[in-house]
This record gives sequence, structure tokens and C-alpha cells, in this order.
Amino acid sequence: MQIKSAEFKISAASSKQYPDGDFPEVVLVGKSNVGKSSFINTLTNRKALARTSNTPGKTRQINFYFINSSFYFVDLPGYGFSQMSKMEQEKVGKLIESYLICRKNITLILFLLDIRHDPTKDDLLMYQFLNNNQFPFAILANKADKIAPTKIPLYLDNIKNKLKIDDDIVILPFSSEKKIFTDDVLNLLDESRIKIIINL
Ligand SMILES: Nc1nc2c(ncn2[C@@H]2O[C@H](COP(=O)(O)OP(=O)(O)O)[C@@H](O)[C@H]2O)c(=O)[nH]1
Ligand SMILES: [Mg+2]
Repeated sequence: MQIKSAEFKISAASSKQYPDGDFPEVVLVGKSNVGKSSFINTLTNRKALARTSNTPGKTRQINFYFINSSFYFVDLPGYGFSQMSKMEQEKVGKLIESYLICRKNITLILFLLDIRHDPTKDDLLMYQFLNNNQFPFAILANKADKIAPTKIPLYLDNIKNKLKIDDDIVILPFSSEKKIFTDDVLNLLDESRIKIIINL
């Protein structure tokens, strides 16, 4: 797949604002600051299509980006931002959960983790939520530019062990910074879209 066009559609604070139509949605999930918005900028080859930030916890709405006039990237708010008040964290949690549970358009969830770190408690909960509910998802171990290329398999194994992930779950290294492994992700998108067409 080649990404030829990308356009910001809407920042949704509730399900009423989700875009109409039956376009497939590829969803970015992960803790605050893991690189969800950067991922969208990297794949679309745009510097600031999605707002990235050094300050975690900025995005509290669901942002939709229309790609190739045929599918959406959906940038979910980050979870697990400890400086957000308990009430706000709960609000964000509910927004994420209700999107994931109710939205029928979801084709693929890209679950971002930081390759360098052990998954957090919230990461583990998210993994179990996705796995137990049989969502179509793959794990991207982001910020792979921060470790030596020869160490990447070791770090991936650490994540697999900590989350106890099943062998059939796809886990790929990724880096927005260095734009490495983007082809693998584009292939994933191709496969997931084929799947949805067959399912229909
Ligand atoms: N080194 C490195 N930094 C990254 C990468 N992806 C994102 N970042 C940085 O991590 C911070 C948070 O990124 P952002 O995309 O806003 O995270 P989000 O909260 O998940 O949307 C920013 O300072 C990014 O520049 C990556 O692959 N490598
Ligand atoms: Mg973001």
C-alpha cells in the first residue's frame, strides 16, 4: 500500500461525532506519549498532520484522519497519564472503551508499546482486553531507534514474556523517528483490509 492522501476529519468527544460511512478504521492505541500521533505523521509523510507533544496527556478526544479517501487512521487518547486527575483518567478510559466496544468499522488495532520498557499495568490490561475480546490487533514496539538493532529481538522477547502473548499475535519493531520498519506496517494494513473485504 502507498499512502497518497491524508486529511484531518474530526476530533470527536463522543460517538455522535464519529464520521459517517462504512470506511475501515485502523486504530492507534497505547499509553500517553508512546508515539501514536507520530506514527500517523510518519506513515502519511506529514510533519504535523497529527499533533504530537512532549507533554503527555494532551489529547483527550478521538481524532480521525481520512487516508487515500478509503480508510481512517483513528488516534485514540493515551491512557495511563498519572498527572491527569482520577476523574479525567476515568473519562478518557470510558471514551477509549466505548469506541473499541461499539465501533463496527474497526479493521485493525495497532497497539503501541515502548520497546525499551516493560509494559505498564495499563498496557497489560489493554493487552488482555484486546486479546480476550478477539480484536484484530498487532503490537508495534515503538522507539526502536533508541536501542541497538542487534538488541531488538531481545527487547521484543521481553515484551512477549511480560505480557505472556500468544504466538499467533504479530509484534513488530517500529520507529517514527528513523522511519524504519514502515514497510512491514504497510503490509499489515494491506492484509487487514483484505480480511475485512472477505468478511463482508
Ligand atoms: N526516539 C523516538 N521518539 C519518538 C518516536 N515516536 C514518537 N517519539 C517522541 O515521543 C513523544 C510523544 O510522541 P507522540 O506521537 O505525541 O505520542 P502520543 O501521545 O502517543 O501521541 C514526542 O516527543 C515524539 O517525538 C520514535 O519512534 N522514536
Ligand atoms: Mg497523540
